Amino acid sequence: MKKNFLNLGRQPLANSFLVSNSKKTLSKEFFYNLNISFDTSSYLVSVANPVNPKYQYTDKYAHRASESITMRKAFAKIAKKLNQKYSPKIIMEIGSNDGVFIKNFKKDKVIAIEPCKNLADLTKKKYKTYPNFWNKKLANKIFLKSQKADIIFSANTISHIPNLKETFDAIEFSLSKNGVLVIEDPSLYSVIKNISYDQFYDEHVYVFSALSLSNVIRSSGLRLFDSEKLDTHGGSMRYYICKDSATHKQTRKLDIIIKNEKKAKLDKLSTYIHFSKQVKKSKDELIRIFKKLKNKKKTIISYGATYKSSTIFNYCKIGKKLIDYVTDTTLNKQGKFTPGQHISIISPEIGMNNKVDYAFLGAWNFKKEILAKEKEFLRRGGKFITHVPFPKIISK
Ligand code: DWN
Repeated sequence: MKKNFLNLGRQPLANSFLVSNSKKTLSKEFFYNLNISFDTSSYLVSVANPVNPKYQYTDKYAHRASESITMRKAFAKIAKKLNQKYSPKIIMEIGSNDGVFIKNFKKDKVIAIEPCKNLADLTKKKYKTYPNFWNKKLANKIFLKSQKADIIFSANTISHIPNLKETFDAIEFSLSKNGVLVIEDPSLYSVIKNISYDQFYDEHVYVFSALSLSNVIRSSGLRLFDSEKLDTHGGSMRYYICKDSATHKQTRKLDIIIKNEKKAKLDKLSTYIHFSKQVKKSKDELIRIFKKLKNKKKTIISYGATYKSSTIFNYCKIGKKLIDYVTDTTLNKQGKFTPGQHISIISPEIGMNNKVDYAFLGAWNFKKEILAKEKEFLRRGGKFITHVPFPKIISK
């Protein structure tokens, strides 16, 4: 049974960066109510009422996975590992974004699936790219008559697809006999531990645990056999999944992860009710910090126009009165306005100037990379604000 445990209020689509803040544009902005629920049978944590993907993954999709050195390196590393471990003949990626993962493979081995046309256009010249949503129809079109995939890789995508049953059925059909599905998604364990409630937004329909994922894949004839903790995106998990009949043995690492999830009570509703109280406290404290600094006439900006920060700004009602502007390296976000709160987005070259006193870490998941890049800002007395694991100011 599904039980709602967290109400993050009226939210815009996290990808809806606005081209103008004119009355006409703002009047067309779409909002929905973001409730998060826990399924007491499958232990699945999900957005209670998911938005239709065709409004989310359009030809105006803003996020470019290649924007951070951290992610470029992480994808190169996993590509090398998969090549060495499995020597795949065919690799398919579901949600290939700007090609940051597939570019590590020879082009004749790769099949890319990317429903956002503007992103699919970036890879289609070099790699076989399908500008479609992943579903049974597409799986049939690709694999009915041709060699099945030895590796299906999908980072930060499966958690975005509402229909998990069809998704996993189509994957089961597309995998070779001993093929492996490798998925990476934000870790529920980390979200609960870090009170990183900003991992919840329209696109993150699910935040998985190993416990819930093993439950949902079962009816598609799949099983989880290995898992790894990752530092990426503020705490993610990599899951290794195969057909029921495959020869891969369940690892000790996975046993320990499942044991720890049970210890953290990720299978109990009470955990999520407690979490929702911590979220409320985190919100109150973050607003208090912003207001205190603003009363002292400090210049506060936000660093990274992340989808995650859309949840924070709209849930906490942190808008233009508290934040002067947002900086982001992504060219197609610059010159636009943040969803819901309509704060302007500019380049860090212009935005990270001497007048800035405080920068909120919208991209807190890249804290290490950002702090290393912004040594000069810190040296001259600039400070960062973060809400993870609890709102605080970082001065070095
Ligand atoms: O799942 C998703 C994740 C992986 O990416 C999506 N649904 C959408 C997107 O979410 P996000 O915006 O929360 O992801 P990131 O990767 O945390 O976004 C970082 C943003 O910060 C990018 O727009 C790039 C920007 N950035 C920056 O301006 N300066 C990043 C770094 C490291 C920097 O130094």
